[in-house]
Amino acid sequence: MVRVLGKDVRLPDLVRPESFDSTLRSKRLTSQLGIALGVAFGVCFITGLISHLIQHPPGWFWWPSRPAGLYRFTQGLHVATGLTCVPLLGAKLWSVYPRLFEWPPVRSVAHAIERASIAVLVGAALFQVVGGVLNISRWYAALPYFFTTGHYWVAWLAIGALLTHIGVKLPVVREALAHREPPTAPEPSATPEPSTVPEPSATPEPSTVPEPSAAPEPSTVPEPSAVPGLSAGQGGLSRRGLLATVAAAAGVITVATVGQTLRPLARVSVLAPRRPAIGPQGLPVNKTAGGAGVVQRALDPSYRLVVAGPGREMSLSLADLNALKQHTVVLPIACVEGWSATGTWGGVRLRDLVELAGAAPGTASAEVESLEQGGRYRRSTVAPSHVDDDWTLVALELNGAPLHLDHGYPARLVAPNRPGVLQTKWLSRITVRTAGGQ
Ligand SMILES: Nc1nc2c(c(=O)[nH]1)N[C@H]1C(S)=C(S)[C@@H](COP(=O)(O)O)O[C@H]1N2
Ligand SMILES: [Mo]
Repeated sequence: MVRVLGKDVRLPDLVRPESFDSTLRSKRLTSQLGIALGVAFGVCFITGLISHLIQHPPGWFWWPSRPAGLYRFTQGLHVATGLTCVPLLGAKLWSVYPRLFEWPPVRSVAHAIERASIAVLVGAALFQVVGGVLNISRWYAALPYFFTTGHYWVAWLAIGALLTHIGVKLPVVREALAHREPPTAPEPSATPEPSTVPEPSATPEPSTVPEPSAAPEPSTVPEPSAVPGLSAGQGGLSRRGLLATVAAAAGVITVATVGQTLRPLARVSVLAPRRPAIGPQGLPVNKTAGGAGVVQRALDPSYRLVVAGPGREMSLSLADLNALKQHTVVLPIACVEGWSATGTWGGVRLRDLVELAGAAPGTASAEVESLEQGGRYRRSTVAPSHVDDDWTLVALELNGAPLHLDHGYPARLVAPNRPGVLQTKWLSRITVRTAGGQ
């Protein structure tokens, strides 16, 4: 019962504070889960920001072309840490869930602001985790917004709310984690509890009673008599057991998905949405030639790759491209979705084409365009650092055979340390730009 406007109101069981009787909930547990979540979220934010900057580079941003597998690593880490947030966030929200029904809901202006910032944090964190999982599962129909934009802006909201939250809660976390010794004070169960409800939020952690890390919780926290038989602590899970379970869940999720980018674990990657080795020529395909609507133009014998530079414009047939000096590189396709797969690519160096078009390498950037008419990934820019790299190819071959139509036949871009979305397939035009303008 709570009193609202002078009347007693009976709340349904689910929102009655005395229903939340798990003795496992403590500030210590919440603090430990919070630290783990903060680390996972922080790594996820930074790697996500890197991925965003590479795809939408502001003037000051520079991204190297080596090490070739760096993006594969940062984006693998982004998706892996994001997935780790699923069990961590679940457990953390569970550990503070009763506070949702705190009464009175607002005690002061400061309290109202704190609760609002937590609402933003919880909302933004759930939005990011759910959206991210839907995106890597390629369940776009369930995403009512354009993923990249929404995911990017809500990340700022989440990190802002997270930093605020850390600022507010740091003293509480310090306090909750300060006491490591076994209890020296009298057992609280010996002292009569004024209330029958051990509300974790209502009863401040007594600073004289250290958190029992060695002794099982039930002996130090009185059993709630309000709902007998429902106590989760007694004879059940300890706080350490709960933390171990959450860690195990995070570990299983990681092991069962990270094989989509870490080859040795590919066989146990039962939860990964992508298998790196499944697809034509042993590589997955994100968009097929049919899906991109390029089949006819890609197979047309009159196909030409236009290379337009400051000095001249060339129109190269597939035979012309094959007649140029060929090179072989081993490079991964590293998709933003967290999967990656290595291929052996054969073709012409982009730098050679840039030179043929009359531009000096080192200063020239290149804009590559696809035969694909629409679509967000029909065009990408190759920065001077990447144009100049020996391993940046206009690829004509994959794993010893001409490119499969779905891998970008007749020609695709492949460059080191670059997200999959920028490895444009079915090239139709390369526009070379030099520092001083066109
Ligand atoms: N023209 C074009 N190129 C594209 C895409 C596309 O949709 N259109 N998808 C990109 C994405 S998201 C990835 S991950 C890679 C996948 O390359 P693959 O199909 O050769 O494995 O191609 C990239 N190149
Ligand atoms: Mo991708």
